[in-house]
Amino acid sequence: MAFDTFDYTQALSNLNKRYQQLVSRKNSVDANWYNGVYERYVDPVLTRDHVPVSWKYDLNPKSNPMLLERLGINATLNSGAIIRDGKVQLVVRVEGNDRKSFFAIAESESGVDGFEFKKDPIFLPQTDRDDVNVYDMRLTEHEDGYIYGLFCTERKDPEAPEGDTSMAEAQCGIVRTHDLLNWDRLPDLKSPSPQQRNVVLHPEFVNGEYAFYTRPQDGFISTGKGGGIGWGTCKDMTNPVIDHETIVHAKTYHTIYEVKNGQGPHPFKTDKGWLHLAHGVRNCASGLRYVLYMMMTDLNEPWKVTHLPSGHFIAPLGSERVGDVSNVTFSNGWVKRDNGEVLIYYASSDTRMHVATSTIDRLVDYTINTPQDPFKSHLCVQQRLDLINANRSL
Ligand code: M1P
Repeated sequence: MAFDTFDYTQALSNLNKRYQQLVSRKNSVDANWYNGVYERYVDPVLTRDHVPVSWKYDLNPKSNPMLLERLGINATLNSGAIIRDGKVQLVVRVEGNDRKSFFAIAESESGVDGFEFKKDPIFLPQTDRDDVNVYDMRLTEHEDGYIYGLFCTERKDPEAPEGDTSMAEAQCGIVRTHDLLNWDRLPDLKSPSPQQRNVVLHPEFVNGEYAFYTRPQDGFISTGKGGGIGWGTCKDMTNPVIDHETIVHAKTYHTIYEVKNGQGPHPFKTDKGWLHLAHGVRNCASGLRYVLYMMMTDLNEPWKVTHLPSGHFIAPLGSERVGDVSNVTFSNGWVKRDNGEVLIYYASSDTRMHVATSTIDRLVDYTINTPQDPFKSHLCVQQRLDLINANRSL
């Protein structure tokens, strides 16, 4: 619409129409993808355009006669997930144009399309140290009866030298709720590590204590001497202190988790062990590459890895490769339906949210029966020759 013929009513109607078309769009399985393990889908499940018009525009024609966007949204990404009353609820990391992230709940009946932001954004209570940025909430319905949300709280590093405006400190913030509406803030997690990101609460007590997957690191970006998916416990969530951290899965030379890794959502309990989704990061000429991988840990000792398929499980594909932080897939939410269906929510390139679908049976088979990384090219060739020769003899 040309500026000199601007029609407020028409412009608003166009905006609302575009939004309605998007949220009612049906998604379908991507017929061009097959690996047997999971299905990919044609459309992302959430983009910045899914954010309601009233969250971005002043809709009063008196104060905004030209219908200008006031508070734009840059991205919808790394979302925690849970099923409530049969519906999938995502606690979405919504990032404003101002670079600050916040949390908001989007809900869908099918879990693969029709996601709509149902409520207002979550107004997080603060501790005695304000968060500057918050992101990547992992939801855990714990056997103590609460739903916990563990997220990264980021603040300027108090040790930053004068003039340094980028040194940051990441810690694990904690909230809990019964209804996803009223959130109580607990103290931030204390651990032996100077920085923490990607902390996840295990859904069951372990030896009578709350158990956490952690990611110890020395710096905000670099893990330094830390790194790996860690494990620690504490007695009381209102005084969350981990005294001792051990490493469940270490970063490893020349793998997809060479630079760092981190637990995704909380693991699912299966009769074969705890099924985990995690992300691994490696460095290359185009920067850091984030992919997802799976592993299984022991049912009674969830800090012990029993199965570790080689290579990535989900990597950015096609248009997923490009975004604010390109070449990234990241997941902090998945849900399991009673029939064994699993919906895996992952963000691509820190920009938009996707779903992949599978089943517990397929994921367990993949995790247990995919060969492990033998860590050397010639051994990888041997692994492949064994496969080819076994097929030849059929
Ligand atoms: O930009 C990619 C991801 O980087 C961080 O993950 P990690 O702590 O493993 O480096 C997080 O900031 C995450 O939000 C982001 O998607």
